[in-house]
Amino acid sequence: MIYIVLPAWNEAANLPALLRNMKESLEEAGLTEYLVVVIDDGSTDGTAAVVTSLSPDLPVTLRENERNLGLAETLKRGLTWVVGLSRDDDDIIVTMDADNTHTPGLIFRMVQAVREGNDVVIASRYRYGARVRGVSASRRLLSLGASWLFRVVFPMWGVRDYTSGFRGYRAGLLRRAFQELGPDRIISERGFACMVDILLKLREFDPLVTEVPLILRYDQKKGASKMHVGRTVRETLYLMVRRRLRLKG
Ligand SMILES: Nc1nc2c(ncn2[C@@H]2O[C@H](COP(=O)(O)OP(=O)(O)OP(=O)(O)O)[C@@H](O)[C@H]2O)c(=O)[nH]1
Ligand SMILES: [Mg+2]
Repeated sequence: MIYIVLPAWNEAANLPALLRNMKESLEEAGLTEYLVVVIDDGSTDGTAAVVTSLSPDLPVTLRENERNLGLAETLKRGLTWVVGLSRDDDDIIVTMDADNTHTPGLIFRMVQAVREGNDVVIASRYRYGARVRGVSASRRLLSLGASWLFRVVFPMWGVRDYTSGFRGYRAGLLRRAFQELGPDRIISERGFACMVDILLKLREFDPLVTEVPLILRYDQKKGASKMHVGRTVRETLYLMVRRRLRLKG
């Protein structure tokens, strides 16, 4: 079974196209056993109603936060929920953005990579064949800087893109991590640094990690960016320093 967790905050304009593509590409690849879980993070634009209206077309479940709680808490709730749903350690849990910038066609390759023996698969901007459309040069530079810094400070075999939100995990790995650390320690960051946070926490479990090239389609996204760039950079650097010091100390 494949679980696709979509944290969504005001993504009513993007979800129909994303879910349509999702259904098409999964079914074309013969992956018929899947469940999409949309976690509505207190949206005010009718995101929940859009998901409900699409639910006759594909297996999708809607979970709703009582108010806007941010990406980290939303992801934590989504992952906790699907880890509880999953009955098989070889299930695959995928996280991706709900803003239609991540191409669902890549899920097939992620599933294959897990079937080949990997525990974590990252859709990466830094692999041959990756493409980025519609992202400003300054944001590309920031992401690249983060990639280089993390590779130096926290080298992980197979990892170049530490901040990508598009990933696949073997359910058994997440289950173990959730059991041993608990959700609040797997994701202890509150902001967008939560993606790096999860990966660094999973390091303790010595997972096999690989990457597949990401086609990032910012040009398909409707609406402006909602990420606070300055805050995310600050939080990410702060996390890096804290984790590094803790490791040494
Ligand atoms: N910004 C933001 N996103 C949230 C929140 N809660 C859930 N999300 C979802 O988290 C995912 C990632 O957020 P994005 O805003 O796409 O983050 P990003 O891709 O780093 O940056 P942009 O696409 O430039 O905004 C999206 O699916 C959002 O809908 C929240 O409180 N703030
Ligand atoms: Mg995005």
